[in-house]
Amino acid sequence: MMRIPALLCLLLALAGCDGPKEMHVSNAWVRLAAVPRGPAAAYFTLHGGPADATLISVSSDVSIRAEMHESMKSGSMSSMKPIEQVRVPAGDKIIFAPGGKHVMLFDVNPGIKSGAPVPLLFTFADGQRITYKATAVGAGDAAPGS
Ligand SMILES: [Cu+2]
Repeated sequence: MMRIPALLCLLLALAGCDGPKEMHVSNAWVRLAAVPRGPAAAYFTLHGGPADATLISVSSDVSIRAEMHESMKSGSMSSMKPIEQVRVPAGDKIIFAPGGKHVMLFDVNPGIKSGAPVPLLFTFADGQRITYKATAVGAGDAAPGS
């Protein structure tokens, strides 16, 4: 009779009912610059894990320098300012998207063309690191999922 609960647990685990998921990244893409040597911009969705976290940097080994930015509109003018860190509450979703938060990648390797993988490294205040491969999108190409 002891076997039935164990089997139930296994079935629940297989169905994905195994508690909070680890923090992870999805839908990452990089808009390549329209002009040579211009900056590229990285976009992605960051899914919070079982505990709150603080994102302190996103970088790529195909770019020399990377900065987190936030775009804002005042009237018809749009501007952006660097952001030092982003809170990722447990179980929450933080979206970096055109017109909002983004990561600016400076001096991207010119060999990176549309469709190429762009490795991103996400670093958190507690030392946690996540790596994720974004996909490069040409300057004139449609954004993924649009
Ligand atoms: Cu920017």
